[in-house]
Amino acid sequence: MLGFRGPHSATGEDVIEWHCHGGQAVVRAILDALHGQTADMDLREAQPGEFTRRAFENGRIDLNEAEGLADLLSAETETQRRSALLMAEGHFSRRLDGWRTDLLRCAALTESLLDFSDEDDVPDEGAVGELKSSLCRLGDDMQAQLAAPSAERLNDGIRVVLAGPPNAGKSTLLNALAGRDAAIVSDIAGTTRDRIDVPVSLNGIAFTLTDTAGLNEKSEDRIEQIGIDRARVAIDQADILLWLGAPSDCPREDAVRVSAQMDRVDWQADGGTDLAVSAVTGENMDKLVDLLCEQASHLIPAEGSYALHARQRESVSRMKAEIAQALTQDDLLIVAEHLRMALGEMDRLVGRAGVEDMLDTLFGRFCIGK
Ligand SMILES: Nc1nc2c(ncn2[C@@H]2O[C@H](COP(=O)(O)OP(=O)(O)OP(=O)(O)O)[C@@H](O)[C@H]2O)c(=O)[nH]1
Ligand SMILES: [Mg+2]
Repeated sequence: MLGFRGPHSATGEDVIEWHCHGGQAVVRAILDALHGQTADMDLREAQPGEFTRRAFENGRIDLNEAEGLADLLSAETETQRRSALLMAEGHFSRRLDGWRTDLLRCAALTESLLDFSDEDDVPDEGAVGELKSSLCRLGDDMQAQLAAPSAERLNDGIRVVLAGPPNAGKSTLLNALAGRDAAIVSDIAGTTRDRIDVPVSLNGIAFTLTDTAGLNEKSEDRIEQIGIDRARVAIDQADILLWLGAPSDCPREDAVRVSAQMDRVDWQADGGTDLAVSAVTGENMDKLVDLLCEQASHLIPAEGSYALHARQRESVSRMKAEIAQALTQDDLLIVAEHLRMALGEMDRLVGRAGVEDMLDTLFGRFCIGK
């Protein structure tokens, strides 16, 4: 049994932990004993995420650290785990602390300039210049954070779409990358009709591989035509397009042009392709995986950095917009108002205000005991 005295415990409250053998009977016996001894106390089992929620409500962690912890618990790949851990350990929160300090300093400077202008109509040019350059630096730092890869790609997987004419070997290649028979393969042209999404992890990075219907321009089959329309949408939405057709027909400049089925006796090298592979013999499949991971590395946070969710990104861009507005203003009263709005947004971002509606959803993602 371990005791932790508040406010220095994980939740900020007094906490006692029992560490016991994992069998259900042992756990049940301890819970029964606790209920028996403390019949007059208001004892109940914790709700999912209740410990983390108390830590948040007692100011031990902010909302971003709580979200990082939720992501860490559901991380399935190494890159997701690393990014979530940095978020849970408060790396983004510390950056926000820096921004808040800068914002408060700028707000104080604006107030003092306003007080000064009451007494004398000549504004202090040096102080105004300092205010503007501080705001510029802050806005640039926020912009740099917004330009970094977002958490959605990291968590949902990089979208890799395999496309090309019928019988090019798209489904066979997808199965080889996925390591299982996810898509039907046959020598009948037009085997794949609909798009098939397969989540995979390659070298610790999450990808969603999408198999598509072969682009048969002459098809008169209505179902096949619908599949081809869906393939075109998938081609446009792909983060990485693997094109298995003739390089000259490639629909996107940035596609990876793959020459498949290189083990076939009638296969011929084509100068316009980026890589030749055989999904059947495995030749060059390791190179294809390396190429996918290399391209993906530009779309996910680098090692040692974290990624922001849509909520966090929207909040940062609203703060950035307030600062940009403040920079266009000469009227210090309006500058002060924009800085107040930016600070209000900061409160929402760290969970100090206006987030009650999302807390149940967030902490509901945790398991009991977390
Ligand atoms: N020898 C060899 N045969 C392959 C290879 N890849 C695919 N095939 C064969 O080529 C035929 C077509 O393969 P699929 O993977 O179904 O081709 P697809 O591009 O998905 O075709 P559709 O779904 O009709 O658009 C099948 O008979 C496969 O067994 C390969 O790398 N080597
Ligand atoms: Mg297919």
